[in-house]
Formats: sequence, C-alpha cells, structure tokens
Amino acid sequence: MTTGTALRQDVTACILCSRNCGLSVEVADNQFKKIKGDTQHPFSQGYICQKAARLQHYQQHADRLTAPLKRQVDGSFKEISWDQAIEEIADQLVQIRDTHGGTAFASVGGGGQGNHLGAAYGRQLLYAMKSFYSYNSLAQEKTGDFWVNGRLFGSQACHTTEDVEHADYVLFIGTNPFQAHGIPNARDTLKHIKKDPNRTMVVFDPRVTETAKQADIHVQLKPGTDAYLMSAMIAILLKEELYDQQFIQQHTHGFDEVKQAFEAIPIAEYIQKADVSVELIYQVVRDFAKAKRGCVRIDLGIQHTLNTTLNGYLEKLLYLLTGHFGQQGTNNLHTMFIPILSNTDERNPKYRRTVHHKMFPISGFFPPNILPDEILKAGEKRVRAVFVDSCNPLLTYPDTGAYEQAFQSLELLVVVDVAMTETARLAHYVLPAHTQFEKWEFTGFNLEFPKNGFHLRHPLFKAQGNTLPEAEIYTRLLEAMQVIPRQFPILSKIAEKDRAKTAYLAYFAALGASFVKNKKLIPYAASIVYRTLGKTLPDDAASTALLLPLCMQYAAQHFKAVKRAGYEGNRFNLGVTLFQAILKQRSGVVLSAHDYADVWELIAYKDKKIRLAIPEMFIELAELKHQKFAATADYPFILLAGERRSYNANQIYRDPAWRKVDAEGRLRMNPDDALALGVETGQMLQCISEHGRIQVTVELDEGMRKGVVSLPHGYGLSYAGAEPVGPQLNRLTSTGHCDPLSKTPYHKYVPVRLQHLTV
Ligand SMILES: Nc1nc2c(c(=O)[nH]1)N[C@H]1C(S)=C(S)[C@@H](COP(=O)(O)OP(=O)(O)OC[C@H]3O[C@@H](n4cnc5c(=O)[nH]c(N)nc54)[C@H](O)[C@@H]3O)O[C@H]1N2
Ligand SMILES: Nc1nc2c(c(=O)[nH]1)N[C@H]1C(S)=C(S)[C@@H](COP(=O)(O)OP(=O)(O)OC[C@H]3O[C@@H](n4cnc5c(=O)[nH]c(N)nc54)[C@H](O)[C@@H]3O)O[C@H]1N2
Ligand code: SF4
Ligand SMILES: [Mo]
Repeated sequence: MTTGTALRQDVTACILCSRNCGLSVEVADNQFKKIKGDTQHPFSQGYICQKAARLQHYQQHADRLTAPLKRQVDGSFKEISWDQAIEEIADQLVQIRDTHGGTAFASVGGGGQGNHLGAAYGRQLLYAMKSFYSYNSLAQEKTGDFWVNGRLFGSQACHTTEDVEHADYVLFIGTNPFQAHGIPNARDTLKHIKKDPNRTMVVFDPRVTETAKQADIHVQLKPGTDAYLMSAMIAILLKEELYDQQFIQQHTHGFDEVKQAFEAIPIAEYIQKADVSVELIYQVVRDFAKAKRGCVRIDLGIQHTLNTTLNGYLEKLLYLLTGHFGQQGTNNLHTMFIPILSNTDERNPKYRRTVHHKMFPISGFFPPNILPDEILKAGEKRVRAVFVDSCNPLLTYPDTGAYEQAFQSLELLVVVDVAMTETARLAHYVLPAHTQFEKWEFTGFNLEFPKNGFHLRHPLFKAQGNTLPEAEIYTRLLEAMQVIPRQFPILSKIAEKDRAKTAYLAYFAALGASFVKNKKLIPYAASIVYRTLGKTLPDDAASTALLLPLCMQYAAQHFKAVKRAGYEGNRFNLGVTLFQAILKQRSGVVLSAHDYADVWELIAYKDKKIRLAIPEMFIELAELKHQKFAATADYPFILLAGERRSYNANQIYRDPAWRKVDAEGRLRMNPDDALALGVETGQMLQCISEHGRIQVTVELDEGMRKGVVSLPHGYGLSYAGAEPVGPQLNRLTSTGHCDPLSKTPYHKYVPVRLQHLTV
C-alpha cells in the first residue's frame, strides 16, 4: 500500500518557451496534480497556454535518467557511480587538452528555454579546457540579429525588444505569436489589438496562421522574399520622405549612406517578387510611418530563411527610420540581468576563429551548421571531445546524418540531460541532472523594458534517483581536473561570519584578494562562490549564490531604476537588498523600472548614437538583384521545416502521449497541390530533399500557399525505445544551406519533392 503525501500549493514557472509564465500548482507525491497561471507573477499575471498543463510529462516519464551511465563496448549502457564518472571524464578531458590544446574541445547547448543557471557553471569547463568553442541553439536562429545589433548599437550584447502591448500599429514579420508566444501574454495581447478599432495588426506570413486570422491585414508573401519586400518598404519610406527627420538627426549617424544604398531599389519589382499587392504595401508603409506608436516583432520566419542577417538589418531600419524607438509602444533596447550575450566583434583579432570554416563567434556563440566539419575535417586541430548540455543536437541541429557521423567519431562525448535523448544514446558518458522542478533554476530571457523582471524558481520536488544539479556536476569536474582546489577554508570562514552583516563586503574583499594572488582562479568564480558563500544560504540555495555579484553589478549599473522598482539601499547595499528579494519572492520580482529616455544609455557607442549604415549589409542588399531562387523542377515545393503548433514544445516533452492532437505532426499542404498529387488528408507521402528523405502524413490546409508545404518542429523523438514519432526534420536539412555571414540555417526554405510511397 502506498501512502500519498498531502496536497500542497506552490508556485513555479513554465519551462516550455522563452516567456516562462508563472504557475500556481498543486503537488503531491512528487507529482503535479493541478497547474494554473500564477496571478502573482509580476509579468505573466496568471496567463498560460495549453502546453503548461502537461508538465507532468516532463517531470516523470520512461526516458528519465536516474544514474550516471557509461557506454560499454557492445553499445549498451552500464550504471556507474558519480565518483567513477567524474574521475574518468576529468582524466580524459585533461589528457585531450594537454595533448591537443584548446581547439580539441567544444561545448554544445548549455540551457534551453527555462534553465540557464547550469550554464554559468558549464561555461567554466571551456576555460578549464582552454577552449573558446561554445556552440548553442541561439547561433542557429538569432546570431544574425545579434551581429546587426553590434553594428547598430555598438555591442552584440545590446538586444532589442518590442512593446506590442502598447503599440497602435504592429508589424508581425515571420512570426506566429498565437502559437509560439515570444511576446507577453500573446493571445490576450492579440485579442486586445484585434478588438480595438484604433489599433492595426499586419502579419507577413506565407501561411494563414492563427495570428494572421486575427490581423487587420495579412500579407501572404512567397517564402524567402522578405528581404525584397522589406527593402522595397524602406525605399518607399525614403522616396516619400516618411522617415522621422528629427529622430534621425538627434539619435543616428549614417542616414545619407542609407539613402544612397536604397535609391536603386526597384520598388514595384521587388514587391512583385514577394507576390503581393504593390498598393497594399504602399498603404502599410504610409500608415506605419504615420502611427503614433509603431513596432515590429519578428522571429524565425525571417531568421530561418534566405538573407537572414540582411533581414535583421532591414526590419530594424523599418522602426529606426520611422523613429519608432525609445518610447512606449515601440521597439526598445532592454537591460540584461543574466549576461547571456557577450560582444565578440569579428573585427577584433582577439576572438579566434574555427580551424576549418574560419568562422568567428557572434555574441560568444558558434553556429551549429559548422560543427560536423570542425569535427570531421579540421585535421590535427579538430574537435575531439564534446560536452552536450540541455540540448539534443542529433535531432535539432541541421543534418542529422552529419551529426551522427561526427559524434560517432569523437574521442569523448558526454551528455548532461534529464532524459535519454537521441544524442545521449551516442555518448560515452551520460550524466543525469535534476529536473528543473527539482533544483533552483531561472531563465535569463528577461527581455523587458522599461520594467524588467526576474524569477528565481525554488525546487518543488525531491530529486529522483542518483541525479545531481549542474552546479554540482561541473564543480566536481573542475575539482577532479585540479583547476580549483577542493576547499577554500579562509573564504568559507569569512562567508560564514559575514553573511549579510557587512553587506558581504568582507567576503567579496577576501574573494578579490584571493583572485589577486591567483589570477587563474578568476574564470571559476561561479564554483568558488557556490562552494563558499553558497553554503551559507538558506534552503540549500548554494547554486544561486552567483546571483549576488550579479545583483550588485546590476544595482550599481542601474541604481536609479532599481530604486524606482521599490528597493531600499545605498550604493553599497542595494544589490544585497535586491538579492534577498529575489531569494524570497517566489513568484518573481520586478528588477528595475527605467524611464523611456534611459534607452539611450543602453547604447554601447560612447556618443549614444545609432550607426544606421552597415557597409556589409549594403553589399548584400545590392546582391539581392542577382539572387536565384532555389526551387527547381526536381524539388518543386518549398518546405517550411519547423512550424510551431499547439502540441510541439521543442524537444522538452519526450512522451508522445502529451499531445492531444496532431500525433503524427502532419505535412500541411494546399488542397490544389494535394489534388494534383492525388493525396488526401491522412495519407502518407515521401518528402525528399537534395539531402535526405522522410515519410510524412498529409493534411490539407486552405491557408497554405500553393507550392509551399509545412512540417512541425519538435517531433521525431523515439520514446521508451519505440520507433520515432513524427518527422525528423533535420534528415532533410543540410549544414551548407545557411546564411553566408552568420551561418544560421535556412530551415524555412528547404526545396523538396513529394512522392507516393510506392514510387
Ligand atoms: N508551441 C510552441 N511554441 C514555441 C516553440 C515550440 O516548439 N512550440 N518553440 C519556441 C522557440 S525555440 C522559438 S525560436 C519560437 C519561434 O517562434 P516563431 O518564429 O513565431 O514560430 P514558427 O512557427 O517557427 O515560424 C513563424 C512563422 O514564420 C512563417 N514563415 C515561414 N517562412 C517565412 C518567410 O519566408 N517569410 C515570413 N515572413 N514568414 C515565414 C511561418 O509560416 C510561421 O507562421 O517559438 C517558441 N515557442
Ligand atoms: N529543422 C528545424 N530545426 C530546428 C528548428 C526548426 O524550426 N526547424 N528550431 C530550432 C530552434 S529555434 C531551437 S531553439 C532548437 C531547440 O533545440 P535544442 O537546443 O536541442 O533544445 P530543446 O529542444 O529545448 O532540448 C532541450 C533538452 O534539454 C533537456 N533538459 C530539460 N531540462 C533540463 C535540465 O534541467 N538540465 C539539463 N541538463 N537538460 C535539460 C531536455 O531533456 C532536452 O533534451 O531547435 C532548432 N532546430
Ligand atoms: S509554453 Fe510559453 S506561453 Fe505557454 S505557458 Fe509555457 S511559458 Fe507560457
Ligand atoms: Mo528557438
């Protein structure tokens, strides 16, 4: 007979998309019993979507890892102790580093949608391995955008946000917030705009999406033509002098060069390339420019298609030239509490390039599209050891076959995950982490302005099996590699005595002194603070100790805005007050409340002016007229490989039973195309690209353009040893099909042909 524990109310957050909505939950027996929105959460205020209700499928399932595993010669896995796993991995890492140097190691992943605490510890392994290869999913979608920010605002760590909730005129270009979210409380926000006759929503999307259905205007462009359409829109702005002269003069440099670069754009011809009405586009541009509060929200529809980086530049010019920036209801820069992005401008030779592709990092990250070659084709200096954390590159990075081959050739592959993934099955060692509801955790995707917030989540459940949190895993590894000592007796003693008594001044003075004595320890500050100061925190919150120096830094940098958010303190102790509030407020906090005028302070250039002219982008713009479209007689359809739907959530849920609909992840296609092929909803076809083939189940969709088909992201997992369910999209994609500058993949522009299974 089992005795159940009593039902308990608690709060946490959803981990399925970048919004991390607050949740109010009922739990018992280490399980979620009921999940609702948390009305006390300062940002989501009770909002959730249908995906969050299924979180028990993440917490408990057949593929969960419960003990460290070592692959045996016959390919099976054997449970081993943590001591054995850590010792053996540390020995091999040190040996690979000392024999082959820093280029032999790469880290992959390091955080998904809601777990960024572990990355602060994982990053230290790069230093210990003398490596700079940090590969991450951000570099298969957002680095083109980050590169443009670097040029416009002076640092790739400057990042923009969009105040859709307060805008009168919104352009959604290549995004479907109804399903994908990405903006606060998306469905409510869309509903409010739709209901208000004074607000306008324009959606640029080749499909009639759920968002497009709510829009005032749907521009159903041909896939891959955004660069033509947006450059024509900018040319209209310039030709008709619809730009904001005062804004441009006061806040920017380089306007004349921009004007010159767009003079030759053949407006009507470029709009027609997108196969949309020329008059409609003129109207949209005029109304957007005239709007009091206009803003642009974009996502993968322009980041996973042709001309990725140029698209990022053009969409930013749309709001900058019209002065829709730095005010309520426009686009803005925002503060970043967790420093996810760094500035690694490739013009600075300090940032080393990869051996084979000579690729540079953007915002600190290298693109997944080049990693198989850096493993297989870089000769003596190749990548030989890879650590994968919170990521399933076998299925989510371009070209599954190339990744299989590359990862199988590694001398060491270690996977840190909560589940037995397709990537983990190829690993030499698999290290089981606590789930995100069994440890302290947070997201660094706090991208709001003028108010920004942060939610530190406490553990809800007792950890299962022989698992460890990432903070402990990486700290033990660093100790075993002998890059940090196992004990810091003096620091520990000072931490114990200090606590908050001297606003931690004594502790940080002692830490600073030990860094002066031994500079080599500086990169390992996270683990040192964890082992010393962390031990003095209540509720086993040791891994969160690194937030204290971040709070101090944030409070020093944004002193007035932090005070305005309601925290008491002076220049010495405001950060401590903030840290204590973060630890205590279990539904999250508002970190800072800025004025819109403060946005200029967030620009990295010393004169606080935006540099509108980017010569590399002018070259790409000029080359547009020579660009050839890839659709051919052999591959007549364009596949949008990776749509967000109501029942996909990256690769976070493995058990297919979580889905209420769309079990197979169907291929959506226009009924006329289906008729021509002689298929009906529910029938199967082969979907063949130049690179690979998969079987798909068809669904007729009036909302698809002819010649365009769409498959969902996040399927193709093999759960509990069964056959994979749904499309493994990246068997169709290739590593070379990517943006020339950022090397982000063209997943939404994959030429395919469709064939009956018998052919
Ligand atoms: N339900 C759900 N939500 C998610 C996720 C999930 O897996 N499931 N994943 C999260 C993640 S990691 C991300 S990055 C975001 C992505 O969020 P989104 O980018 O908003 O989602 P997608 O459906 O990939 O793509 C958006 C739209 O781009 C359109 N599109 C395709 N090609 C083109 C084109 O050439 N031009 C234009 N203008 N549009 C085009 C598609 O038809 C689609 O409607 O979603 C997040 N939210
Ligand atoms: N063809 C195609 N490919 C795509 C896309 C597409 O649209 N089309 N979308 C791309 C996009 S935008 C993204 S963001 C990526 C997403 O792909 P990935 O970067 O691979 O990330 P997730 O799918 O979120 O996988 C998260 C992994 O983290 C694990 N995990 C969950 N919690 C924890 C934890 O607490 N600790 C640890 N260590 N692990 C944990 C999960 O079990 C899972 O294996 O896919 C990309 N791939
Ligand atoms: S999936 Fe995203 S929008 Fe939906 S509840 Fe979770 S965090 Fe919120
Ligand atoms: Mo993403």
